[in-house]
Amino acid sequence: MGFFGNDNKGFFDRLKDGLSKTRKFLLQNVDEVILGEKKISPELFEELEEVLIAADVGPSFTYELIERMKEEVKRKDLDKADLLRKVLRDTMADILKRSEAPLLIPKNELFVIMVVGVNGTGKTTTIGKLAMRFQGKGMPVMLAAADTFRAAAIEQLEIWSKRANVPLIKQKMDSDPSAVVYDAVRAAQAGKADVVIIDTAGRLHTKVNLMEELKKMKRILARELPGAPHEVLLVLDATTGQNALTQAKMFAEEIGVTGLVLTKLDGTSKGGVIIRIAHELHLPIRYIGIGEGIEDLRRFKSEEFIDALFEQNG
Ligand SMILES: Nc1nc2c(ncn2[C@@H]2O[C@H](COP(=O)(O)OP(=O)(O)OP(=O)(O)O)[C@@H](O)[C@H]2O)c(=O)[nH]1
Ligand SMILES: [Mg+2]
Repeated sequence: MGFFGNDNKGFFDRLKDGLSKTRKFLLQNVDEVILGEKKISPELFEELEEVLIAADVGPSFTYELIERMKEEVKRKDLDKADLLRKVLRDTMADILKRSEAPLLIPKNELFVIMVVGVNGTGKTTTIGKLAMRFQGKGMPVMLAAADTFRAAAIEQLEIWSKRANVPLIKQKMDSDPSAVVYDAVRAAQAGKADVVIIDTAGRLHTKVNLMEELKKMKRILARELPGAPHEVLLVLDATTGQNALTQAKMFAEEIGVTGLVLTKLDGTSKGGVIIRIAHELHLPIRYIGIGEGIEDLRRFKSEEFIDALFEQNG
């Protein structure tokens, strides 16, 4: 498939591969608890609760999961512990379904996406992949280099804009990011694009500055285009586990977040954190990243995610 990379291996298989470490970490212990000639008992549920909490999915998700599993066991009058695997799978899928809400972009209207997150989580790469994707669907996209903290950040985004063949709004390094945002909105209003994706810095001299700067960008956007930004997309690196949760809470409180992207699920056993974050923050997971290739960023689909996790055929 040329530029779009080698698609011999479908996304589902790559997702399965990508989740292999998470699967091992999450399900191996679960299987130890439930498989074998065991009967379902309160003790068994206690053990299950312990291994789930240890697997990063978090106490509130675990609690809801266990309670619902108990109800299901009662309702169906189940007896053998190995039947719990299917109950676990279905209940997890059902809870995770709440976190599935694709980013819907209206046609022929300006739509501004501000991409935020701490340094190195994959913001710029995600923006590049989204630009390719939107461009491929015939949506007029523009990128805005509002990470002016490093010269390399602007260059990195420029490379993506060329690959995707979409316009880029930029200024010199160290210029005011809000000025870049202003320019981008003006250019879009002048008809240069319908979808504006804004890259922001993940690190400044201090964290306080970063939050203040992001707030200022949001204010400028809202002033220039009522309703903007339409999406504040927080990019989280799944390999950072519980830190990703802390970051999500901070960004949600400080600037408001409307959707999540979880990257690097391919390199971690901590993918369970995705479940915890979505459950505790009630935020939709828009996309997940399972590699560095363009085709490795996909819409989050709870059933697909759970099937890949449990190694069922999609
Ligand atoms: N394995 C893997 N690597 C990824 C994924 N997404 C991004 N990366 C890599 O993560 C690294 C950091 O990505 P960037 O896009 O530069 O991160 P950033 O958030 O823009 O970083 P700053 O601009 O420094 O704040 C790059 O090497 C990417 O190729 C993913 O889903 N899987
Ligand atoms: Mg970047």
